[in-house]
Amino acid sequence: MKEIIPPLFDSRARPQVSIYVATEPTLLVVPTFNESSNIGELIERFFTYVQNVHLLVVDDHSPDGTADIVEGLQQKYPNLLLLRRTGEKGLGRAYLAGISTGLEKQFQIIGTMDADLSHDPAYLPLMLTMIESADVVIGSRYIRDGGTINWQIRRVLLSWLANKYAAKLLRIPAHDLTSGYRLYRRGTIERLQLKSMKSTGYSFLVELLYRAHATGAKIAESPIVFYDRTMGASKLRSREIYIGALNLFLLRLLKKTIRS
Ligand SMILES: Nc1nc2c(ncn2[C@@H]2O[C@H](COP(=O)(O)OP(=O)(O)OP(=O)(O)O)[C@@H](O)[C@H]2O)c(=O)[nH]1
Ligand SMILES: [Mg+2]
Repeated sequence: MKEIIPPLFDSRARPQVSIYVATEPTLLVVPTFNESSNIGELIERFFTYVQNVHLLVVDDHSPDGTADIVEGLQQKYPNLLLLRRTGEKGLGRAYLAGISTGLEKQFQIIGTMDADLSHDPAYLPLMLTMIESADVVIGSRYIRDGGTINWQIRRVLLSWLANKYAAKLLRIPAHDLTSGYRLYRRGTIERLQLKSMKSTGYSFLVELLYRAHATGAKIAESPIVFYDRTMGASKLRSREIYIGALNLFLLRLLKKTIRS
């Protein structure tokens, strides 16, 4: 049996299950842009907490050679997949490409997580246990036992506000709508009509959840403690947040128009 690497930090949301062995074809999609300082550790941690689960790195031609590091690890980890995107860029499109690959390859559970170690793979066993009786599982910072560490107060406030705004506007019954740490059942994704997604940037995740809720998906939340990146650079720009907020507003408007 493999030795378990302890969680990245002493979390209040202690994982209940230490290793999860998947019985259904399961894939986690990790979008990357310049994550060479994090991706190796993420991959190593990932494959100690889960077995029989695939990891797909979707890289947007990172100049720092992130994709080459992944390729170098593929021999060691046979369940490690890589999608090198060259033409397009952008987080929303990278998620879409990864999820679509997951559907094509007949995975039954498809999830997303960040590469910067903010999403500790130590939470995956609990999240994967929860998806057994849900359609969507969110790794949530804003429920009991969840939290954020190492975040600037500006980011904490912004994230909290963005969540309040989105929840109120879109009436989605969840506490962390912007978390990118998620699992979905295949059937739920198929009902979302991904090709007609309006958002391409950071509001992409909120739109996905909005659509899932609209199709009657059962949404569950599992507590995570989000640890801000210590290596590599953030790609989140303030402009994206405002565009994201506007996108959600348009989404709401669109729904009103469809109804009336
Ligand atoms: N493929 C791809 N991945 C991206 C792109 N932008 C960001 N990412 C990845 O998406 C994940 C989340 O991006 P982050 O920069 O960590 O954004 P964040 O978590 O909101 O912000 P910080 O962690 O505070 O920097 C990371 O794994 C990034 O490498 C992109 O344009 N293309
Ligand atoms: Mg991050």
